[in-house]
Amino acid sequence: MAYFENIGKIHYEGKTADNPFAFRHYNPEEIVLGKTMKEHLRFAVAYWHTMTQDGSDPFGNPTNIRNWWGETPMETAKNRVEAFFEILEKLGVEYFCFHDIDIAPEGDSLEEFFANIDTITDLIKEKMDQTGIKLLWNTANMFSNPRYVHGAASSSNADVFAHAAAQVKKGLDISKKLGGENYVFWGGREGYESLLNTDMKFEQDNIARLFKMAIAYGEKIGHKPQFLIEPKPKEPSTHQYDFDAATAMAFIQKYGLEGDFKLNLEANHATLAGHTFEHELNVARCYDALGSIDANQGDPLLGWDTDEFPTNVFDTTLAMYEILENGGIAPGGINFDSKVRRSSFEMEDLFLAHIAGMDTYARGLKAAAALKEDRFFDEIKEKRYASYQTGIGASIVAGDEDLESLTDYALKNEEIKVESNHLEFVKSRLNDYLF
Ligand code: XLS
Ligand code: NI
Ligand code: NI
Repeated sequence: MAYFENIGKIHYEGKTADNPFAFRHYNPEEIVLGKTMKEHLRFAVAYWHTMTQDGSDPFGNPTNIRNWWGETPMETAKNRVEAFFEILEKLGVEYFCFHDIDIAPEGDSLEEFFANIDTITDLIKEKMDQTGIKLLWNTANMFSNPRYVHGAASSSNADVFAHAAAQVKKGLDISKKLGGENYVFWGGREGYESLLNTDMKFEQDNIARLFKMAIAYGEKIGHKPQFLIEPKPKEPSTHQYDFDAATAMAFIQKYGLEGDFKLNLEANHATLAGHTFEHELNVARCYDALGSIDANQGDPLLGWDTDEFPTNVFDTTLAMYEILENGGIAPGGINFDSKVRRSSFEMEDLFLAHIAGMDTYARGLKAAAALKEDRFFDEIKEKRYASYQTGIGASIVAGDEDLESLTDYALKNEEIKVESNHLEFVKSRLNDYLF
């Protein structure tokens, strides 16, 4: 059965196409800088936003009526698998991501939950084998159920820690079963509300304990996905421990997790942290820890994680530039952690939204490739730091100077000439690459 009878395979039809169900910029086989666009972009669809999110918000009821809703939670879960793979195939997206509770109902016990997961992952595996579609990452939802009210690994209750550990074990088992390339930890409730009752160091030690157990279990079962921490500064916790890329890196280094962990960075989380997305990607690159990205965008006028589909070409260009500089994003990918607006409630909006996001990233890729080919940023930066190429600068970088020798130099150096950035000029020239 087809859930989207009126929608066929989405093809690239070029810039001037007015078929809304066509790509105008994403041309999967087109070569950009020696690789196909498909290889560069490694798009993934997120199960939660596409299959389970119903358009409800704190002020209103669901608006997304879906034809895969069944009589029982398990029937719905099975229908979702069918509908999901229909979407992936028609979009030509080769990867997907999910939380355990997105795919299977929790039931009345952990045992029932695990049995449901087994049944559904059998169906998913069948679909994967038929289509060649792959699992970019999965994760355990350790934040929705009321038991996680005080956190998961950071909970004050050890039974909750144990329950979280069981979910992570199952998550790794299904990652192995489905050949997951990465495994994500987003610490939804790993943070605190008030320091008045919180032992912050103990809670972070416990999070690291769970991560080390995950590494050890992966080794034991012979399945080592790239582990990823997804930083976010707040929401739902007031203070989340993985605030941003730099904070997550401090955690990774403090607990010696560098060999196994990288970062999954989300655009809207960057803006919530008061950073641009490219800042977060650049920080990760400084540590050789850019693992994967959650593509979306926030509304700068709203202070929460609105998870909109990315449509801002300026942002995707700078993000794709970081990814090109990183030598690509594999084994990570570009996961649309994005949801259709509450007012975009028709089934076909799921396609229109992904097409918009994919085209926006394709435009970003093409613009970033042109910037790279023209050595646009390289030239600006080479010029800006030129004083370190020769003379005293080269000698500082080589480690041949100290405070005394530099004082001698400064005393003799009467006139320092500092140059302008001409930043407005740079920004205006950058605009030439965008459209
Ligand atoms: C929530 C996060 C979440 C993670 C996966 O803000 O973005 O969706 O990506 O748990
Ligand atoms: Ni995310
Ligand atoms: Ni998010």
